[in-house]
Amino acid sequence: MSVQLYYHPYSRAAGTLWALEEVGVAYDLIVTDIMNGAQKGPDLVTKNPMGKLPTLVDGDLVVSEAAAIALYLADRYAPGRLAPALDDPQRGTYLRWSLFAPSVIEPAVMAKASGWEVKEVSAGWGRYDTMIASAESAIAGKDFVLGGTFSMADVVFGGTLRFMMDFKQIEPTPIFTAYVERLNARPAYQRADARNQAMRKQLGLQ
Ligand SMILES: N[C@@H](CCC(=O)N[C@@H](CS)C(=O)NCC(=O)O)C(=O)O
Repeated sequence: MSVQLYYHPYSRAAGTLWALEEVGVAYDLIVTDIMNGAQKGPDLVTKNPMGKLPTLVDGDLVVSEAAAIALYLADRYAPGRLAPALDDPQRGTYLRWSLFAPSVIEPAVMAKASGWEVKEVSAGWGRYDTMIASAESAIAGKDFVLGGTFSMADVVFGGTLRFMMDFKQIEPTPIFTAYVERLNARPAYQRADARNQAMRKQLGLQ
């Protein structure tokens, strides 16, 4: 039985498509019209009470949260290839930057865009400029988060940077730009991008 992804091409689920293409597992998309509130209908809300995309169903298992879904897929379907083994010290770096994306990059960008006044010492995302410098340090002088080896951490961390740059929420520094270009060259990314674009056309969104 294939994995099912509650999906819309203008949502974080578009990035989950890249994760699915990288692992190479069979999947079906359940197109969910977030522009008309379909994500709050009973079908999805019984699985994910947040009523949000992406939500992945794998047999009896439900996984939500884009980063968790990508890390799950790598552990379950591509261990040792896209996820370092549990006893590999590189796993620390892998988890560090995978979690940095939703817990530091996303809220720091949102705080800046919304003008939130928060105490740097209490806010887990610190300051925007510290976040940018830290994110650059993760990939400076390297091809990927783990050095020369691509991993699911790049889908999560790099996918977040790409999204933020596309929406002009993060400045495209030379380090970020070169990194995202490397990621965009991956055949799995290109397959996912083509499918996302085809879905946008099919849904009359482009
Ligand atoms: N924390 C979630 C955020 C998911 C999220 O906010 N998804 C948006 C689309 S990108 C959504 O479903 N919005 C519709 C809604 O909230 O009703 C994750 O990282 O996956």
